[in-house]
Amino acid sequence: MATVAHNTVFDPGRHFIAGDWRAADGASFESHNPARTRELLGVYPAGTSADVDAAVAAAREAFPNWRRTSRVKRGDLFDNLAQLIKRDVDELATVLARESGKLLDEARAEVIEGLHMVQYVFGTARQPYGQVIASEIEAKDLYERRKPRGVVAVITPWNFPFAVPLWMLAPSLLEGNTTVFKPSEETPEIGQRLVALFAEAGFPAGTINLIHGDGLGVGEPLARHPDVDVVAFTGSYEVGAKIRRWAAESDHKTCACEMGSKSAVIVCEDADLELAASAALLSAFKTAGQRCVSAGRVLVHRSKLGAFVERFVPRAEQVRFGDPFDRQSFAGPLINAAAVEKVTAYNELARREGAQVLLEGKRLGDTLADGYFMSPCVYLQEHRPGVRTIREEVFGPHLAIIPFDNDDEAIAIYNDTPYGLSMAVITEDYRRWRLYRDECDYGMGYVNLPCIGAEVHLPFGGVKRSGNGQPSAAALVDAVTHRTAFTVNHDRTIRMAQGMKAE
Ligand code: UN1
Repeated sequence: MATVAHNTVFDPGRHFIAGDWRAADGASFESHNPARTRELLGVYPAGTSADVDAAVAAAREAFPNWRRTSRVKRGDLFDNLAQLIKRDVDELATVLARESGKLLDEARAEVIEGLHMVQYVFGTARQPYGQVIASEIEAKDLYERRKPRGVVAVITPWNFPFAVPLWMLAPSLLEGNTTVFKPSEETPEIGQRLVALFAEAGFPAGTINLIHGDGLGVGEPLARHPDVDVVAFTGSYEVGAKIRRWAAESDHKTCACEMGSKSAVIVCEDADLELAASAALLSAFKTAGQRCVSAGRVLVHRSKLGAFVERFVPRAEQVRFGDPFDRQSFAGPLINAAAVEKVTAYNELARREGAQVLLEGKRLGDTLADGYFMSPCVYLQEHRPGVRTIREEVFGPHLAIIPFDNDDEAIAIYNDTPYGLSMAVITEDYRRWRLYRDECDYGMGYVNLPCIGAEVHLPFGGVKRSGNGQPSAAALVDAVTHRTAFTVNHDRTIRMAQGMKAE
């Protein structure tokens, strides 16, 4: 029997439009604990295009006043928000872990990552938002000024349901945009809590609006809405590709998309193999392989293949995929039944494609109260054309170990996927890492580290199917503002540039 496991801020959940918490006037959906699939966590309104219209209208209405508000005053609200997040860290981490299946320790780190974004944005409020540039005419001053674009739609995934929304909402709002936020339907509660904190921090009605629901009911009408100016999206390539097309169909819309990956750790001939094994383990199996930057591949120099496998496989076998609230766990469950099915299908495909399976990935059934737990699948595979499992994103604990013979070949293998998000190279040689740094396609590169663990004050985004080169976190500002040129004449007569006559 389903039971409601904890008190939500609103039970059942609500949308937030123009400063009002609004209950469902139609269908609802349920959120369940992925570590205990029979545990009901809450019930939320399933938004429709009418709700989206209301939220976008509220954001549009709030825009002129918000844009007019001093940037420093807008920034001060982020100071309030930071204090509130600090006050609630433990509670937020608990809600997040329960809803997403992330370990409590990782959930806490994610709340801190979100806090860092808020602190960063607060700091930038008093930083320049443009520059003064000389004109060829002495009496003219040229200014470059960033201006907000308008209404930003923020559509985010369940795997980082607190930090990623803040990567997008915080810079958008600081720059003077207003927002409509659709959290993932897998993690509605943490999304709602975040919006409640924005409201408590004093953000004016309409500057942040929340609509719960799925992609079809809310995501699509929101992304296609003619009054939305920017869509900031993190999620699958399939959805992101549609958002890019919809943006191109409009006259004015831009989008910043963060999508999937087939990220990799590259273990060079001279690598410290202990460090390499740890980096590979964290990259592939933290968060049960469900980070967009999770490694689906470890490329290993053929001369070190045996030694690496000897160190790595017993450790991978020991890692515990268990209760997110148990300190002994290394990672928690997958998010839902569809994820289990997808990972299982790829595990089977690896075998059919001729992989040498070193660890069999299996559903860890009844023993863990029927959560969506799976053990890691690890296999050796040669890089050959047409092998799908070494190129397609799996989004789970599924790892190919691929041998290479020299650096050029490793770079070619690394780049031979449709993705380009995150890459780690393990080497002691500074000449070597420079080569990988310059020739691999990625948004985030690492040396002697896992390929996960980015920090908010850097840009976060990828290339190819991983993103459209409009990163989020600190660099989202480029997607949610436009740079205007503004020229002022201080003379009493008009003089034109480039020698043009003004008489
Ligand atoms: C994601 O996987 O969607 O770099 C975001 C990291 C985290 C963010 C990951 N800071 O692993």
